[in-house]
Amino acid sequence: MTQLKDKLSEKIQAHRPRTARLTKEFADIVIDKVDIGQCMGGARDIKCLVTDISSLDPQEGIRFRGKTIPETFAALPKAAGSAYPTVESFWYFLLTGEVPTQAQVDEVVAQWKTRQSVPPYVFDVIRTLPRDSHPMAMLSIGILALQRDSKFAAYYNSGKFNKTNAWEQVYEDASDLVARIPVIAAFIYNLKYRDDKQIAIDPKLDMGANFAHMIGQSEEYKDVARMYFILHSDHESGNVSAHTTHLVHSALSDPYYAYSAGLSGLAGPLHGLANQEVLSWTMKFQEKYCKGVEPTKELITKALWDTLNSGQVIPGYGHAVLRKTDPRYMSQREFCLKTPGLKDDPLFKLVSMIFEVAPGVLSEHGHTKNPWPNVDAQSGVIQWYYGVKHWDFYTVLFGVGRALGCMANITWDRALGYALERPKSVTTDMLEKWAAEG
Ligand code: CMX
Repeated sequence: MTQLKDKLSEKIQAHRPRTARLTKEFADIVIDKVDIGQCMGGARDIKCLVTDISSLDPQEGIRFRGKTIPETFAALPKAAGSAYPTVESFWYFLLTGEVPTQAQVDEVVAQWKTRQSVPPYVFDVIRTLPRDSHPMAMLSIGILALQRDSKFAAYYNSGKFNKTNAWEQVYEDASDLVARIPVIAAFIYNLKYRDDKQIAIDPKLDMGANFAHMIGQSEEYKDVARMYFILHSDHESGNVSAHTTHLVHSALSDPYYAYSAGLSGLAGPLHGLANQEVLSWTMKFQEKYCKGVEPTKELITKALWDTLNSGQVIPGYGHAVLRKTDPRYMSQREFCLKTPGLKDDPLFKLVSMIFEVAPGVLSEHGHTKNPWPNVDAQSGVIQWYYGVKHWDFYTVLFGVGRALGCMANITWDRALGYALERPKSVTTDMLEKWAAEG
């Protein structure tokens, strides 16, 4: 056992009586009601999922294990010579809720190195796809191809399956998956955008730094990767990628099946793909409205209205839960403002100008409940600045980060024995009858 698995086991034993008591003694306590609007409207706001990994307040934004983003960054041990924590220290924190010591972080870093080797057949499978396949399809297929290695599936089929211990095999798969996904993502990047010039893993580097190294990036990008993966990790359980992963795993499908499905949800333009759409929208705006002239607030206003009037959404704005500017947006904006060169970058200035204008336009438009920017409105600018200009890759980066939250969640799902998810559907006739009855 590693220190992380030991600590996790201790936390799980301590938590189990709480879950058991709620299920046994308080199962019939009502915590919500459901109206027709929610039934027709994507189950918005219905309280029917449990997670202790993160929670999302509409005004304040995300807290990981009770800590805001600045508190999380401040509390965790930093990567050597960096102002940012390693992804490995964040993984320890997400799983256990405790800030690790440097020695505990070092052990996770060393552990991931033993787990990060990706079997060659996974690369072969990705290579057989047409080169113009979307990188999210490649990533989802790559993760699915790893399923053959699932320790949880092998355990389930071993004839010795024991519900109490099953979390240990989910933890093993989850740890393998989070260690391997950046390697697969880097392979896809090099295959598609660097003429298949692959770069070997550097065993001396932590996960974020190694990812930067494997895609041929600069020293500075190491912190970008660490920050990006941590910020995108988790956003409580109701969003499409997290919920899909949880739902699929609730059928005892192993973590590879579950996260491949989660990634497919992340690839939607209303979810993770919005960060690619933001860059695409901004570039089209410059091309169409700014030929030979500097962008102005007036031009941006016109472009925003043209987008809305053509029935499209403004990518990177609005949110199903948040009702203020996403702190993940602010965290990335602060990174831009404190990075010499980036703060004066024309694209960053343009995105900042959109931030000044878009909330007013969306408020006047009057449809969205939240006119403020979300995480996706800012992330592409940073990637672009550092030379990662293939914006269809941006959701892959999101998917590498989101693996941390999804994998931490399903490890705990199994530890606490969460049930097969199976909500009830109703017919339109039933709804009309209830509507008529008032
Ligand atoms: N531009 C234009 N219209 C918007 C809008 C936007 N950015 N955000 C919401 N609306 C519209 C909705 O389409 C909906 O319109 P109709 O009433 O005509 O159907 C109306 O406002 C009400 O929507 P809402 O309750 O405010 O928002 P939802 O919970 O339904 O949707 C989201 C949330 C994120 C899908 C939506 O705000 C959106 O489409 N935003 C743009 C895409 C985006 O940035 N997605 C990334 C979200 C973060 C992430 O998951 O990565």
